[in-house]
Amino acid sequence: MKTELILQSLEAKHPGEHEYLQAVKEVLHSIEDVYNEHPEFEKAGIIERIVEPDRIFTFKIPWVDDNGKVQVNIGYRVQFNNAIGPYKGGTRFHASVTLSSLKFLGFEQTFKNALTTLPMGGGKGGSDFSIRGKSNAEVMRFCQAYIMELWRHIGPDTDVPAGDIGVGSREIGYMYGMFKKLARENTGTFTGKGLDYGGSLIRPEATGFGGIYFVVNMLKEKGLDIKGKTVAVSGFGNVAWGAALKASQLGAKVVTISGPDGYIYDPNGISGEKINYMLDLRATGDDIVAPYAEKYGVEFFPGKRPWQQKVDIALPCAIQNELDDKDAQLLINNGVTCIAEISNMGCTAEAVDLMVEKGILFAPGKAVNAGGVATSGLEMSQNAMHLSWTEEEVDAKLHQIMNDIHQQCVIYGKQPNGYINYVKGANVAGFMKVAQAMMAQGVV
Ligand code: 2IT
Repeated sequence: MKTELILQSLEAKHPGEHEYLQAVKEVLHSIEDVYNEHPEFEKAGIIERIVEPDRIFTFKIPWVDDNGKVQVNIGYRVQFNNAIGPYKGGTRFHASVTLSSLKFLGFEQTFKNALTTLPMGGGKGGSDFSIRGKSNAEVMRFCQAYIMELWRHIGPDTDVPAGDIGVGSREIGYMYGMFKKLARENTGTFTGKGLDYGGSLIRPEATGFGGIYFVVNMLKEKGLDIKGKTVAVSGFGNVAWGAALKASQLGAKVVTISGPDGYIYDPNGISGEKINYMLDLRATGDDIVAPYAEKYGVEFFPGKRPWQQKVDIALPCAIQNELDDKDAQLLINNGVTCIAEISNMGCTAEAVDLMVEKGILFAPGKAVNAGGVATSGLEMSQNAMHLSWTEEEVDAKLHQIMNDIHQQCVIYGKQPNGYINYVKGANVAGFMKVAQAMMAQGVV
């Protein structure tokens, strides 16, 4: 009841911020029961405080394109909540970026980071700048212009940005270079850095690898194995790549990848050199997957989503709200075993409600994709200690963290009928940790 009132007032205060309100609504519905069991939270205004970002920086980013023309984009950094540790979260450069999308991502990040068990608060940043069709020099000038404004507000113990859609190792390199020059320090303020200057092994793979480790746990809980299962993946960027690589290593068959242009269906499975080809496709900067169909002689479905294929496992790996209730129904009709979001809020609220109602094995992004930021946390630890761990050490830590997150979801999400509601499990576990940290630190 109380959470409903808070939601109404938030809708009135932030009209039109649909993604942000969608993310908040899901969490508040999940935590309603535990919240009512803790009257001290209400007195301390925990929900009212947890749903609003600590602060938001919005700024103009003027930069000069290759023709000498001045372009202007908008930049943001949302410092959402630092009750558990320094603000931590990615940077998204994509035409769809708005304050609403970055607020939703920062909010999700706060609970996700709490689930990792590492000391990281939540933050997110980005711009409506798109790297599509931009030269390397233009991307560099843009990244430098973004940091010229942001550098004052970030630091290794204050706020540590990383990559997200449109921001990979190239962009991180350019941003970190300019940050270092202005801040006159080399303390690793970004994660996702190159291996030669403080990056961590396994960080590029971590979001996808962690996602598959989580799915393996979900299946194991049901007495199932990932080996031999067919998998639909959406997207073809860093996250889709890592997921396809680990799934195929474990004996699953990944049959789709997708882009804004449509999806490809490869009945023989995307493995070996085809996985490396995903990186080549991404490097062209064209943001299309159709060339895969041409190169490997498979079918391309223009303008369609991969969820129309009959598969055992569906993994949204591209962007928010990319799988709706109609897609979910189609997957269910085709006998899907498991749906797991590796993208942030990959499913619409209606799709999530349908899957939970039907008792489908489903888990949300803030649990499934937490391996990315967890490995960023491991990069921060290595930077602070001025040393680097081996691939095996990082992967073992990542694996353990994903097992722990799965366990937390089971503890908080198991229903009396035995169904594991991973949405509730992840939200309650993340919320309780952040809420208790806020209670301990007073009204700040
Ligand atoms: O959504 C995410 O968790 C990320 N984009 C990664 C954030 C990070 O700080 O590594």
